[in-house]
Amino acid sequence: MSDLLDDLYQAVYEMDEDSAVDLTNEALDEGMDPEVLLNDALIPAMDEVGKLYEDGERYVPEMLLSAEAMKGSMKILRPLLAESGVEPTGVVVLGTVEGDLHDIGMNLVGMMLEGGGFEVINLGPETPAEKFVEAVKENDANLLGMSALLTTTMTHMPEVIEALEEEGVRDQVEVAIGGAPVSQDFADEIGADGYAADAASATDLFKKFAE
Ligand code: B1M
Repeated sequence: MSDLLDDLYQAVYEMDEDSAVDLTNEALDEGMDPEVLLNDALIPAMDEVGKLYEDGERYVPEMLLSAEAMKGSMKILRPLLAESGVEPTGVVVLGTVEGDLHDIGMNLVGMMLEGGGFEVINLGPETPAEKFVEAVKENDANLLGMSALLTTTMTHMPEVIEALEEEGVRDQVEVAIGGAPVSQDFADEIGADGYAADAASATDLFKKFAE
């Protein structure tokens, strides 16, 4: 790992948002690829933080500070990852389901989708089923992406699909799900149209849907 990548990893790991922001700017000034910063520093650092939490070596406030550091860096990367210059290939309503605060992965999916030429309506974390439906109707969306990071909140995903059915807009949208606890099997079980393991495959999946 280059020194800058290593330092950026450490900044997220050490919960230091100011350094994460400075190092991101420095790495970009040196011509480093935004995707490399994401995949080789930010994501591995958050993964490590998750492991420490799991082992009882870090607590929620510390996890949150690392997340803030990662978000500070992502704010700078966002326009670069979203640069595409092509006409929107589809309108995606995106959000993390009710009761779930985790929005880093979902935002990343949103950025990559924007980079892939989609218009993204990002509803943020803790989005109840009716908000998803409302946004689909208001924006005449043809795609919907849901994220859940908790085994206790993935259960809200089928509620969104039911609400789309009840409001008569299920046929209008292809629905994809993602997030660590969900899988293709779960997608099949709840009647979603697809599952994506990461932001890059989410973009590929939505492109396939939009064809
Ligand atoms: Co939370 N948390 N957390 N947390 N947190 C996890 C998820 C956990 C696995 C940690 C652990 O135990 N190892 C665990 C869940 C256990 C489980 O249910 N199986 C957990 C827990 C338990 C909790 C709390 C309950 C802790 C507590 O309060 N006791 C609590 C719940 C709060 C709530 O939501 N109601 C909680 C809180 C938090 C913070 C607020 C402190 C913070 C979130 C800050 C934020 O997002 N704004 C946080 C964090 C940071 C994490 C970890 C460390 C990192 C998550 C992350 O951002 N990863 C996480 C452990 C881990 O994952 N290693 C953990 C980086 C991100 C890029 O990856 O989100 O997986 P990810 O997204 C990927 C893919 O999953 C996929 O693409 C993304 C990019 O490649 N993807 C999609 C995601 N969404 C998609 C949607 C798609 C397609 C693909 O649509 C089509």
